[in-house]
This record gives sequence, structure tokens and C-alpha cells, in this order.
Amino acid sequence: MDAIGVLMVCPMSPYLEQELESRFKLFRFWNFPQKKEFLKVNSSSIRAVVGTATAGADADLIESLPSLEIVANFSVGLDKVDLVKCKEKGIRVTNTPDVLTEDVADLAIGLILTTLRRVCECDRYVRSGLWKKGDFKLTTKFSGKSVGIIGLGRIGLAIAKRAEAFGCPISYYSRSQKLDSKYKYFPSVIELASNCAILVVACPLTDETHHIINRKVIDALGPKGVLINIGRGPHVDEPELVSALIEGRLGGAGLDVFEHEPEVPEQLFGLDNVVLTPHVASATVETRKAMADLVIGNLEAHFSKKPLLTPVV
Ligand code: 8YV
Repeated sequence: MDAIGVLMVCPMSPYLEQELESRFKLFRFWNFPQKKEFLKVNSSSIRAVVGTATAGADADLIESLPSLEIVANFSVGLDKVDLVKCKEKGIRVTNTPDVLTEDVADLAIGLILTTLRRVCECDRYVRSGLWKKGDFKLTTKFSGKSVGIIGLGRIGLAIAKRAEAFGCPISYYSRSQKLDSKYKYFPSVIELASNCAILVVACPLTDETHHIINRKVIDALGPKGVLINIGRGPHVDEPELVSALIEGRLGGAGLDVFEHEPEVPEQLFGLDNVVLTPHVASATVETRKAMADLVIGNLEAHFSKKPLLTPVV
């Protein structure tokens, strides 16, 4: 397969790069600042694109690659891949589900705990010597608090399962009620937010879910409520979130994703009721290797005319 051109759109995993390089003719897009020139010379030999959460295959890239057969993304979310265009052109698309579910759910629970129990602030308190001057203030209990989940897919369910172990009543919102689910369904995000203490965003980013967390939802969650986002930044109207946190209309937030990554609103840096992580929910050695192996597995299956491991289109 070493003559097959594979275009990696940005750096995402040195292990994946190495594995791709040993099997295919790998093009690292980021090494070519003159994209148009690069495409003029190489576009017809590129049969696969490997994208990620931050850069995938948009309509322009797809149109510029006449030999493209498959987009094998190094992410579960496919909001950076033009799925409609791929369908239209008969281009296959794969993602990396399941292998990252546990890590993402673990981090969601981690963000809940660090936000409610102020773990980062506690750490700064000890390091800066403040403990010698007095005890840390009291924080907020997690066990038993009601958890509302937006999106009860693989990741949403894994978060629910974990939160249940903390004795939390679980409710959810999704496009339609899951009839086989024991959790309480709310037909709107506002109703869900009005009825939970902790609201977790765990749905895919689509036109429908863009800014699903808006001012009304934030106000429904209220000054004691906490928002956790391990989905995508654009799920949240970020300026509204920032002003709600500053004005005390929202109790706190644990955020792994942001609207304009890696830019994060600086107003958040001064807030102790906020925990910020740099889009790392799936970023463990074990999971990133499993994701890379799945990308390779899908490409190998495709080019040896076998069924894809995790097909989406
Ligand atoms: C990214 C993610 O893939 O899977 C997703 O949708 O957001 C992450 O797991 C990861 O950040 C690599 O870019």
C-alpha cells in the first residue's frame, strides 16, 4: 500500500504519523504552507484524508482532491468533515467511537469534582502557603446531586453510569426519548437545565446543537448550577457563559472545549468557580494509541476492500 497517498491535515499523534508513514505515502499538509501549489502537484495521488477534531475535510478540500476515497478521522466527532459532500461523492468516512468513551466520561466526572470541590483552587492554596494562615473554605458536595445530560449516546451513557455510582439522579435531553432508558427524559434543554444541578454537554456538534447552551438555558441552570462541557466549544454561546459566570448568574463551569480553540476568553482566567482543560478528554497514551490503531485499521480495511471497522458514511 506504500504508493497510496494519505493526507494528514494537521499534527495529531506522532504514533499515528509513524504508523501511516510505514504503510502509505504520507503527506503532512502542515509542512506545505503553499496549499494551492501543493494540491496542484499532489492532489491526484491522494486517496485518503486523516483529519481530527480541529481540522477535517471541508467542501473545498474534498473538491480539490479528485482521487479521494476515504476520510478516516482521528476523532469521534465529525463536525469538521462535510458529511453531505462525502455522501454525494461516494467518499467513505470513519471515526473513532468506543475506544475513547471511558476517558471522555472519566474527564467529565473529573471536571464535575474539580469544579464543585474546587480542587484546582485547593491546590493553588497549598502551593502558595495560604494553608498556614487558615483552613480552606467549604465547597459543594457532588454525591447525590442531580445530573442532566445533553445527548445520551455512548459518552452520555458512560457519564450517566459513573454519576449513578455517586448516587446522582440522572435525567437527559436528546432529540427523541430513548424508550429503553431508565433515566428521566426532558423534551427541551431548558426543562432539563431547570431540573438539574449539574448540566453536562455530551452531544455531537451539528447545526441543531450549535449554541444549545444559550442565555435562557444558563439562567434556567441558575446561580447554583454548574455547566460541564466535554462536547464542542460551539455548543455554548461563550460570551453569554462568561457574563453569567462573572455576574454570578451561573454557579460554575468545567470546560474542556472552547468556541475558538486554542483561544480561551481571558475573563475566565480570574474566576475560581471555573476549571479549564485544553481539549484533553481523550488524551491518554492508551486511548490515543487505540484511536490511531482504529484509523489505520479503517484505512487498511478500505484499501484491501474489506468492511470498514467504524463506518459513518
Ligand atoms: C479529538 C475529540 O479527537 O474525538 C473527538 O471528537 O474531540 C477528541 O478525541 C482529539 O482531540 C484529537 O484531536
